[in-house]
Amino acid sequence: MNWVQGLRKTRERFADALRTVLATPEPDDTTVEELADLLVSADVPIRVVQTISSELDHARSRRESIHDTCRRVLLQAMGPAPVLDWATLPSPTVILLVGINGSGKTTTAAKLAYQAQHAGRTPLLGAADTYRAAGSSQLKIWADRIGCEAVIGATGGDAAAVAYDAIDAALSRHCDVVLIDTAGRMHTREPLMRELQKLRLAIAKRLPGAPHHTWVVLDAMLGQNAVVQARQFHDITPLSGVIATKLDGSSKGGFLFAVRQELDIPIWYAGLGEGENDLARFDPAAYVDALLAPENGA
Ligand SMILES: Nc1nc2c(ncn2[C@@H]2O[C@H](COP(=O)(O)OP(=O)(O)OP(=O)(O)O)[C@@H](O)[C@H]2O)c(=O)[nH]1
Ligand SMILES: [Mg+2]
Repeated sequence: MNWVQGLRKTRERFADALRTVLATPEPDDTTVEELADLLVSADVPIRVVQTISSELDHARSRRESIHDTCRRVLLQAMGPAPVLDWATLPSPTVILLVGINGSGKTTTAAKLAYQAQHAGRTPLLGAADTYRAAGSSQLKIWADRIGCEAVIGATGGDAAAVAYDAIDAALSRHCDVVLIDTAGRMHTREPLMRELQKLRLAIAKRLPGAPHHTWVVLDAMLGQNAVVQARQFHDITPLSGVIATKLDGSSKGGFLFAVRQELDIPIWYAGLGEGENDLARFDPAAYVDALLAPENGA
């Protein structure tokens, strides 16, 4: 699935208004206002929408098309995205995935392992979700499906011990990338959030300097609420990035601008479907172009 298909639901929200505005040589106040409302409803932050509105007022004197004005402002708001070069990552690199229940952590861990594999590296999946029996077995199924190493914790066991064992195994089996899946936790539940600190300490104890990345997995269906979650996770455990899942099912894909603007945390990947191959490196230009693509471009 590509970006244009992946962002169909978000784009449908404002496609008509966008088409109207793009077709108007001199947009009037009503059209611009309508566009602004729709962008806000797709969870594009108000500050960014205001910039678009005021720039559109001046678009004519700049001799810039309306499309180009929108594109320029949105790209500026997003800034550049980091690139993870699996091929040159130091071995072993430990990536810890955190997030609320059902955000897509387990699926994303498997998708990342799949990417690492395709770059010629050996991944290991660590199932530090010991809360539910399904938590571990789900990751094991993924490991078998993509054919990679896994360390699975016992249900009810100590998640920190599983993370420790996973790194231990990666070191002895010469794995390059360790992806640690964790149990879903509500960002409002303090004791559960504190457990993440324990998990990090266990990881660092086995491998000083690890985890090299801590990424929060955010469900794009939640739009702006996902930004609130990310902030809470960031307060408890410093995040080095965001992965946005389910962009394909969300009509609030604009929330990624809020992630960049309000949290200033890079977005590494986006989930555009449920398969192991449906994880795209976050590409700001492709994302913005998909948002602004006319419907028949899908
Ligand atoms: N459409 C779509 N579905 C996704 C994506 N990522 C994950 N899912 C689905 O979302 C559901 C939850 O995914 P999981 O990976 O189990 O989420 P989790 O964060 O591990 O859940 P817990 O362990 O219960 O906290 C599953 O049905 C996945 O197939 C995505 O990018 N797009
Ligand atoms: Mg899970």
